[in-house]
Amino acid sequence: MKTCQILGIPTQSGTSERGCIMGPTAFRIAGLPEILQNLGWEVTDVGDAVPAQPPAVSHPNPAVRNLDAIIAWTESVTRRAYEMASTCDLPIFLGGDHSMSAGTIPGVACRAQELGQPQFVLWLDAHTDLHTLHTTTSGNLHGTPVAYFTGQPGFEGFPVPAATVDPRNVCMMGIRSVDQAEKRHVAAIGMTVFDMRTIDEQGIVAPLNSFLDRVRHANGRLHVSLDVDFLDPEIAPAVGTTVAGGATFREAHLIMEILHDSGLVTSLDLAELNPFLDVRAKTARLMTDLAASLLGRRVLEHKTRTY
Ligand code: HAR
Ligand code: MN
Ligand code: MN
Ligand code: MN
Repeated sequence: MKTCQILGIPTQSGTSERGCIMGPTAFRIAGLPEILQNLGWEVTDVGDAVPAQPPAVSHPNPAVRNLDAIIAWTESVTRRAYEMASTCDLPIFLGGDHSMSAGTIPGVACRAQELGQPQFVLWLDAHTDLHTLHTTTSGNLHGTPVAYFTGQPGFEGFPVPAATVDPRNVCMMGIRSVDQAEKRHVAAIGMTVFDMRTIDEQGIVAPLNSFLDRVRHANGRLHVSLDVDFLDPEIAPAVGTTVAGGATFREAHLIMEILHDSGLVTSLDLAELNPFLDVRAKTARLMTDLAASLLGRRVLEHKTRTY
């Protein structure tokens, strides 16, 4: 039986909106572990991560918020993610704000390095999260993990990432809110960005398949990072940074279904769920259903089409 471990990462230090601390609990109440078990996975809930000892740090950019706490989470989450990637087929990380990915991705990438396989990342988000400590103006460090795990400079005080991901192995979808400094950075480091306009024009299938082809041909490992705000706020209101015009219910499920059929996904973040902002748990349930689609739930049990 395929094994999956679930780790809660109850951090909200990366955002100024409180409530993400309740994210892991909401996923558990929505029944995520049981739903995955019923899909035939051997599921172990390994509990919640605990931050390391926060260091005494300061930064010349006065906007930066909660730097000590984010460093402490990054340290401990990296270690937990590496252990999980080394002992199960599919680690799932329940956020927590998106600063969690400064730990989860270096941790799983460290395992990929050990296996001699390149690490790829599919980043599903309204935002590129590509600020550094120097360029952020909001000071909310959930806007920075991509710069950190791709090894960009500008993270004084942080641990050197356990392993970095080549920015050319990062693909983003759903992007529709990018700050000036991030725009310059995107162009400079060579990530693939399928913004919302691309999805409107081409749909999700061709862009996604072109990326999955690259992962397959490189024999890579694939981490998927799903931010709630990738989804349209009408269907997923439980996030502090809603941006209009997000992915639809069907687009999101189709991505998950294609990812499942690819057999390439080796780890997953479910990020930014803020249950305090939810409407009768509909976002928690939708995110849980999307995870189920990624882990093999289908409308009909038999394969209904051939590829
Ligand atoms: N770019 C903006 C900032 O840095 C918004 C970042 C919001 N990030 C997230 N995660 N919600 O994607 O403040
Ligand atoms: Mn994000
Ligand atoms: Mn976002
Ligand atoms: Mn091919």
